[in-house]
Amino acid sequence: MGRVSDYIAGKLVTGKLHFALIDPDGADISTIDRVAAAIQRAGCDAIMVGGSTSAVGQANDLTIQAVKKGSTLPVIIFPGNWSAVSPHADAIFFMSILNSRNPYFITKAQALGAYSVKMFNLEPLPMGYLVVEPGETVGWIAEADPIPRRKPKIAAAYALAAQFMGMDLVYLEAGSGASEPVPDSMISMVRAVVDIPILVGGGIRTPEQASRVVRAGADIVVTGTLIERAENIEEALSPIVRAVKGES
Ligand code: 1GP
Repeated sequence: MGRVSDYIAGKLVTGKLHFALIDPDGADISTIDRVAAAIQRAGCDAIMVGGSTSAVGQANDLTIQAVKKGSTLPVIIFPGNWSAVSPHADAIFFMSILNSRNPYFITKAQALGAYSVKMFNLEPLPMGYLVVEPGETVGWIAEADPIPRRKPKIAAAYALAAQFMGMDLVYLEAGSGASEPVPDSMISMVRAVVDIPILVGGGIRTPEQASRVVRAGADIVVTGTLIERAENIEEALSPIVRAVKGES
């Protein structure tokens, strides 16, 4: 596989992207290859593997290997900590939780993981990560000051800072399982100020929500919980992917 950053940039020239998130926490390892195959059939553009709690060590490695077995999509690690670094993925979101109160989540975990990323020849995708209310598990674990939903300017200021610090991507995260996605007004204000691609995730479960976040300015839409809960993953995901790509 070529560089994942080139793959993403190339696809963004012609449209918006959908990334599926698989969290090794709670995933049944024996079905992951089929889950990954269904995600690919649904038209998703990449698979992220990660989570805040148990996406580490062997559980993480086995999950990534199973995803690779089931699909040819790029696999990007979405690390909850330095211990999520695995040699089996194609790339890793090398992310800093910019609105954490704890420097560990802003630079120290990154320093602890950096040598492994280099040793495994993983492609780092530098990303600013912003936790927006409610923030859910990641907000609590990462000791974030979640950005208030009614304060889009704060998100825009952080996103601009991410761009000025040289990050290639910015992620607006409401938290996995959030009752509502990041507000449209916040996405559009971030869109108005940054040039880098914007990922939006957390609480996106319907095609209407997916198309709203894209219309507001998201470039890449992430869904996770929907996949965990779906009886038929392809049927559940396809309408979301079509909405992201403006086909419905
Ligand atoms: C979580 O943004 C992702 O980090 C996905 O959120 O599980 O709510 O889809 P959901």
